[in-house]
Amino acid sequence: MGRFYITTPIYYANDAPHVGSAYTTVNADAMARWHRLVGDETKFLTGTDEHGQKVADAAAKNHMTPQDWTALKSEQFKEAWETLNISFDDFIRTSEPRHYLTVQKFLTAIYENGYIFKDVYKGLYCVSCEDYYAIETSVEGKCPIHARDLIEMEEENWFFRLSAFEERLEQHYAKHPGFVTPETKRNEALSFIKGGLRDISITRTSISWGVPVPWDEAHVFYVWYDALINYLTAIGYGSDHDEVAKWWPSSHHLIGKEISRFHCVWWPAMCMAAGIEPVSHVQVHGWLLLGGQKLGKTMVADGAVKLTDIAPVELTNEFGVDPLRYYLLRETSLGNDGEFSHEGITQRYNTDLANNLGNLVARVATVVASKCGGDGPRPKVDSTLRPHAEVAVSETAAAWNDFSPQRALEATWGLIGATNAYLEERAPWKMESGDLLDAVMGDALEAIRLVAILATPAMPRTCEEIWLRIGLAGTPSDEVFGASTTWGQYAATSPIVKGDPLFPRMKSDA
Ligand code: ME8
Repeated sequence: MGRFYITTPIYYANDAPHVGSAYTTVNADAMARWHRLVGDETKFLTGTDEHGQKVADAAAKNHMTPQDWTALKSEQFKEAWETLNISFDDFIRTSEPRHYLTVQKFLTAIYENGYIFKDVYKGLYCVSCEDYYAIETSVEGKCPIHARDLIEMEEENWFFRLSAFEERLEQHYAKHPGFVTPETKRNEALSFIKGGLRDISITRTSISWGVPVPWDEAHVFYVWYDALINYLTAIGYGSDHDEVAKWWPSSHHLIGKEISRFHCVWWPAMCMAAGIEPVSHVQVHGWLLLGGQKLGKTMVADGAVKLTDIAPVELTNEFGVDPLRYYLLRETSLGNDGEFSHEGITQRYNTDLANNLGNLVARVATVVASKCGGDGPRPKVDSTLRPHAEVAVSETAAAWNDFSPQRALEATWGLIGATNAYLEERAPWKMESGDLLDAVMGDALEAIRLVAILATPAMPRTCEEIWLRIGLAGTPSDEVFGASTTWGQYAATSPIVKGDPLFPRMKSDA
C-alpha cells in the first residue's frame, strides 16, 4: 500500500466555477478515486484562492466585503464539486486562520534564511493573471493571455531572491526526471530556468486584502506567494499536527499549463529557500478551448459565451454527472488542448455510453433475466474473453498510475468492445436456455463486473448501479483491486435487474 496526495489549483474566488475548473477537479478526483481503489492512503485537496486585487475588485463591484464575497464564492465551488461527485478530503480557503499561520511561518523561514530583501518594483501588471509582464512579452501593451490592458505599477516591495536558485533548480530537474510531466512541459520549465531567473516582488502595499507580512505590517504578501503555500497548509506545515513528512514525498500538483511557471519554477525554489524538499511531482494539463481560445471566466465577462453554457451544474442537468465526468476524462489526453462542445459531449454520450456500455449491460440483463432464470451464471475459466479482460485490467491500471485517464478509459472500453463483439458472434438472444447459453452469459457478466471496477474512478455512480444490476452485493469500491480483478470471480448474490436504460440516447443536435 502506498500513499497519494493530490491537489488541484485553488480557484480564484472572483467568479462562479466553470467547466475549465471542473476539468482539473474531475481529473484530480478520478486519480484520487483510482488510488483509493488500489488501497493507497489518499488525500485529495482542493479549495479557493481568496486574496489579491482581482478578488478584492470583484467584492467591491458587488458591494460586499472580501470576507462575505469569498464566503459566498467558496460555497459555490463546494456546491459545484458536490454536484460533480468530487471526493475531496479537504477544501482550503486561503482566508482561513490555519493558512495565515502557515504562510507566515513558511515565509519567515525564507526571510531568516536570507532570501528576502527590499527593493522598488516598476512594471506592467495584469489583474486577471495577478502577474507582472515585461514589455517584450506583452502584446501591444495587452496581456498575452487575457488580451486586457496592462496597468503600470510602481511599488516598494519585498523581493524573493529567485535568481539564487537557478543552479539548484537545474540540479533538481536533472536528479528528478519525473518532477514535471508531460516531458514537453518539463522542457519548457527547464529552458525558462536556463534562460536566467529574475528576483520577484512578493509583497504589496497597494492593497490590504492579503496575509500580512509578519516583519513589516504595512505589506501584505502578493497573492501568488500566499496561494502556493496552501498545499503545505493542508498538511499542517509548522503546526502541532504537522504531516509534511508523511504526505510531501507522495505529493502531486495537477495544474493548467498557464500556471506552470509558478508551480515548476517559483514553488520549488520557495521550498528550497524555506529548507524543505519541493513537491514530488507536477502534472501539467492543457486547456479546454472554445473556438480555439482558452475557455474561462474572461470569455463570460466579455460576452463571448453565456455562463450557463459552461457552468458545471447546468451541464450536469443537461447530460448527467457521470457522462460529463466521462467526457472530461476521455475526450482529450491530459497535457494537450481540446475543443469543448455540447456536440462533442453528445457524441461521446451516444457512442461510448449509450451504444457501447449501456447497450452491453441492457442486452446481458435482458437475456439473463428471460433465459437464465434471473440469476447470473458463472464465467468459464478458459473464456476467449479472458485475455481481453487481462489486457484491459493491466493497461487500465498502468494508465491511471501514469496520470493518463484517456488511455485508462480507452483500455477499459476495449473490454466493453470485445464483450459486445463476443455477444454479436454468439447471438445469445437467439440461443435456447441451457449450459451453452449460461456459459456465454457468465463470461459477459464477468466482463461487466470487471468494467464496473475499472471505470469506477471515472463514473462512480454508474458503476455502483451496474454492480447492483448484475446482482452483486456492496459496491465496486469495496473490492481489493488486484485480488478482485483476476478473471472468474463473478458470483451473483441476487437476481439480475433489467432497469431503465443507463444512458437513453440523446438527439445529436442537443
Ligand atoms: O490560476 N481548461 O486560479 P483560476 C482547462 N488561483 N483548465 C482550466 C481552464 C480551461 N479552459 N480554465 C481554468 C488560478 N482551468 C490561481 C491558482 S494555485 C496555487 C493558484 C483550470 O481560478 C486549470 O487548472 O484562474 C487552471 O490552472 C486553473 O483552472 C486556474 O484557475
